Amino acid sequence: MITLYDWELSANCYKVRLLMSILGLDHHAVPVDFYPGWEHKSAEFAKINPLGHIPVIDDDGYVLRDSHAILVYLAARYDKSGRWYPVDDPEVLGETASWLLFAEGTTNTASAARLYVNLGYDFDIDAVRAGAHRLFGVLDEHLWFREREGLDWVTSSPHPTIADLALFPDVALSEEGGVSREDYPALRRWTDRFRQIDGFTVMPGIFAPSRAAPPG
Ligand SMILES: N[C@@H](CCC(=O)N[C@@H](CS)C(=O)NCC(=O)O)C(=O)O
Repeated sequence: MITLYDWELSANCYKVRLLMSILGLDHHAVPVDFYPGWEHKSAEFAKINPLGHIPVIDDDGYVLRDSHAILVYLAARYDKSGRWYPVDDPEVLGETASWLLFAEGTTNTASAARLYVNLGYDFDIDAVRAGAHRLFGVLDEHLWFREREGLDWVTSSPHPTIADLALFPDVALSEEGGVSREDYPALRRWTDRFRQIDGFTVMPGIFAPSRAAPPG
């Protein structure tokens, strides 16, 4: 059984819950009182992750931190379709790694803006919002070209990968941080497509899929 050290409002924890839901994996959640308790900074939690952040998983004694590393592990170990982390396709795998790194950027900008607004984190809000818009612009243009090729996702695979999944929460929650998606139509279409994936699950601020066709 997989144990997830979790906080409901964390976008990084949600990434892990989302993949487990899509893959149909059971898990046991250990809630971490992130706010206002700052339990992730306690001496007790430092034994689990000395870096003091969540998510962390414990899969029958195999302990792993960092959401993207956890996505790689879970997909490589448990995705029978082999599509979410396609180890047999070097090109898609390379693109997946590249977009996972890009997703670190959206976390440091779009997600940081959300932490500033919701939890009062001390960030240069203008700088993080500007950074989010720069990355959203790049992603929107990339997805627009993918659509022209008849492809729906960030890599050249016809299927979504963990790169799409890693990017989705920061994009979908961006309005909470005051980062509008109004100027990014391809990005909005991609989030609508992502919500339609079997096994999709929600978190506060991210809503259930509309079964209507995505806007054109
Ligand atoms: N690179 C890590 C970052 C995780 C992260 O920053 N998590 C937040 C919660 S969403 C956290 O624990 N922040 C506390 C801190 O880093 O001090 C990941 O992707 O899991």
